Amino acid sequence: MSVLEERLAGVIPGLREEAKSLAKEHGTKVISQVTVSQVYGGMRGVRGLLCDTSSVEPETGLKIRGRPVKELVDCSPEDIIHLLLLGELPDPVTKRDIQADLAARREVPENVWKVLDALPEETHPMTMLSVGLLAMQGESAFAKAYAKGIRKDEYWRSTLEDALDIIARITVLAAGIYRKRFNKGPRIPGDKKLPLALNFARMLGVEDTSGEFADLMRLYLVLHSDHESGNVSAATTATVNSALSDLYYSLSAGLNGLAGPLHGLANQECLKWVLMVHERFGGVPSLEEIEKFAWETLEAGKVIPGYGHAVLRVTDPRFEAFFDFGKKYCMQDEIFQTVVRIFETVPNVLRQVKKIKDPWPNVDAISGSLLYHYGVTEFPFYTVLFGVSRAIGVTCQAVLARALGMPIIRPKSVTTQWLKQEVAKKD
Ligand code: HAX
Repeated sequence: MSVLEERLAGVIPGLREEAKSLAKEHGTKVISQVTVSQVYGGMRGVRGLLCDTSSVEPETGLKIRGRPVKELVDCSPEDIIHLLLLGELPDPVTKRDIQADLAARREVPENVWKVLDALPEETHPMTMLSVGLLAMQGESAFAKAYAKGIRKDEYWRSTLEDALDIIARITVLAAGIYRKRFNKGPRIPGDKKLPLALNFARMLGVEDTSGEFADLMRLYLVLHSDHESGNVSAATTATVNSALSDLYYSLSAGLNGLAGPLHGLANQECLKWVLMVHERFGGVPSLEEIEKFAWETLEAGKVIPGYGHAVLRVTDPRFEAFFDFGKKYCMQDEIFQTVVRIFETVPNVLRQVKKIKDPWPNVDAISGSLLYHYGVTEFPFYTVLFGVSRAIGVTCQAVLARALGMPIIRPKSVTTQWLKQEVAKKD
């Protein structure tokens, strides 16, 4: 039994008891109301989901298990997995155990590569990631255990197996996709002695004599891992998982949502916009030039990628964490300098557009410029990196949902006719 399984087995009875008594003693208390605007507004602010791994408040941004993400910038993905599942960072011995456990799981079956080989050459890497994951579905420990007929209160154990297998395997899959899709040469075998992020950086094959790129990958995997459960990738994964579909099915669905330009694809779109600005003005533009370009983008009816957020009303702390990294290592880079200038200008522009609720940068406004600096210049791959990281958070969320025996997700929809009748009653 893995150290994570052993520790979770120790805490789950208490979690179940807590949930049971909350529902029993306070089951009828109202915690949120829904307005007509929220029905038409993507359910913003409707509190109806449970997520203990992390929270995102408008004025503070991401906290993982109550810890501001900026306090976690020196952590590894192994630390974060322990934190997400158990609420505390691991001691060094436990961390080594998690590292060894994940390393032992880094096998992608041969048939997966054959499936990817059969796709057209120009297939988007996010499609390859999602297809590759689905091609592994037959490996699901949960699906096998369910077919055998296990007890409901044991579902979490095989879900944990799937979660850890997927977190380990998706790094191999993503690195293989990078090498294949962008003609980087044969896949680079992993090294079982290395921690997850360093091994991932090595398998990508990016030249990295300074070790800075590997450190960026570690930070990248930490910062994108979790963002509570209402965002598209997390909510989709959770909804599909709630039907007792295993995590291969569920995460593949979540990744398809991450592939949208209003969500994970924004990092690809954002760097495109930054490069366009840089090219248009023949170098690092002045603040006035950026302001002009920003207005042109808005007047053309387009969004400025990397700015705004459905929940946040401050600069995304994940942006700040990447900003600190860039200030340390990339200040000489013109593209990074352009990102800094944009940050100094665009919020002032967006503040003048009344309908925009959040003029501040989100994580996607900067992540691409750092990847670009280290030679990962293939934008379509950026969302894949986001997906590798997001897999950590949403699979851990799924383990806890299974532990609590959460039911199938099934909110109620209403018709326009019903809405009209309801508002007439209130007049
Ligand atoms: N540029 C131009 N217009 C913007 C904008 C931006 N950066 N941000 C918001 N708006 C517009 C919206 O398109 C919307 O316009 P309409 O009413 O005409 O449709 C209006 O302002 C109100 O939007 P909002 O309430 O402020 O924001 P939403 O909650 O609806 O949307 C988004 C949040 C992140 C989707 C939005 O800010 C956006 O499109 N930003 C650019 C894309 C982006 O950076 N996405 C990544 C977000 C982080 C993430 O999830 N990463 O995975």
